[in-house]
Amino acid sequence: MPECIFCKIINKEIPAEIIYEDEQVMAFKDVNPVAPVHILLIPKKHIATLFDLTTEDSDVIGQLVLTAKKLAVKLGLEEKGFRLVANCKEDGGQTVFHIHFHLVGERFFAWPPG
Ligand code: DGP
Repeated sequence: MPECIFCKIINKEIPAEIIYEDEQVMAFKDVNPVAPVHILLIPKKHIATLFDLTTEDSDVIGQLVLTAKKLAVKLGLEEKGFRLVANCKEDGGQTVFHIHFHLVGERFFAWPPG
């Protein structure tokens, strides 16, 4: 998807502060952080929304969640925890249509959201 901003980050066409990368997934700092730790985890395969997932994607989704856990441990979030969020379409607040998890931490997040 050449017009997708996250595909451009994957292809190194635009810069990002990359925290982790392997064959299937990439993690980089959010350009507009809402917490001291705010990392986006994305699959390298372009998938627009959670509705576009198929059973073929179960491995990469597992890798994204496991990578989030590993990064949270590495960043020292084990004691106080963190939040892992995936926004989906308009009501979910999705603005970039390449699925991603937000890993946010080092501050308290209330529940439910306002
Ligand atoms: P969402 O609203 O859930 O679709 O989140 C999209 C996030 O992506 C938002 O927090 C800002 C971030 N973002 C958008 N464009 C860029 C970019 O070019 N670079 C980086 N690092 N983050 C971006």
